[in-house]
Amino acid sequence: MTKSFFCVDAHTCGNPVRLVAGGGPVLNGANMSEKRQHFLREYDWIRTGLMFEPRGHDMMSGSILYPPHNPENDVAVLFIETSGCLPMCGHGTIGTITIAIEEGLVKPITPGIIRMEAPAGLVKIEYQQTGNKVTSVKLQNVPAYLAASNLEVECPDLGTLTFDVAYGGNFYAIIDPQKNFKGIEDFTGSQLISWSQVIRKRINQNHSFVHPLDPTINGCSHILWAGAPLDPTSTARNAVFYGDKAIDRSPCGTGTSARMAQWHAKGKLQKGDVFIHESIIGSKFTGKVEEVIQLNGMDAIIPSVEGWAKVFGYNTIKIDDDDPYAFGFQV
Ligand code: PYC
Repeated sequence: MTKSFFCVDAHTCGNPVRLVAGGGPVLNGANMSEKRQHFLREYDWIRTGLMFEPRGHDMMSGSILYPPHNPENDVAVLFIETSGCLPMCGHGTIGTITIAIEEGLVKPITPGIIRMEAPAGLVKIEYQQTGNKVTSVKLQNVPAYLAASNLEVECPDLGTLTFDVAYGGNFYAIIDPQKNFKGIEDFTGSQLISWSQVIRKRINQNHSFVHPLDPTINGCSHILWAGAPLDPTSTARNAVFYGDKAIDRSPCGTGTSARMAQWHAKGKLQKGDVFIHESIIGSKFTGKVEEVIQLNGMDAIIPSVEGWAKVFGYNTIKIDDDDPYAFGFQV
């Protein structure tokens, strides 16, 4: 049997977004968190087939659109990636909204504004358009908070590293410059990837991170390595590790949100402050602390993240069950 998926490919500040506009499965559930669980139980082969090699690659990331569950909202989104189905993805949202508007896949109730249901919660979006082109997308993310600070992990070659864990739609271990790690500028992407593979396992063996309102969101999935910005007008730079071998080419929307929550908790960022985050390739997101709130008795922020995406291709992808690599592979 052959299954076909009509995909639109884009990149957000350098990181891929493959929007599955046709061929996605019908999912059961009263919200995107429940639909995410259904997808993971029965349809994960679609994710691995479209994201892993030979149809994708280590950094591949995408989304599938669904009708909203609340008629006040415009769209619901499932994120698919080499790493799994993320509760929330910032670069994925910026790319998905750019594609959806430019290709007419979503007709917003109010032009310029989209209320998007993600598995992690409601994300409010403003976008700018010139003619048919979307020039920027600003997302107001789900609440972000510092979950733990000053934890330690043994890292191959580097020794003991101190890290914080913050939530910005996914849980991030944030490794700031310190005695045994002076910043990402001293290392190659391959070194950061091989250390991340080891320390993420160790972190999850020794600690548990669970979202207070949705226990299906758990585990430290991403490692954010910090460094000095290339452009002195930026606030900071990062290399975010995800999946098994990926470093985000964008500045990472949920990582930027997590890092702003960490900085806010440490008194380094206040309501209204702007945080310009650079990626490993120097592309930028503009973050801002929009609100300071309480989440289940914890201090949290509502972060916003703004960036751009470019649509570059239409791709009808077949998954044929006589293909030995129908469901993809990773090396
Ligand atoms: O932008 O949130 C993000 C993201 C997560 C993983 C890769 N990018």
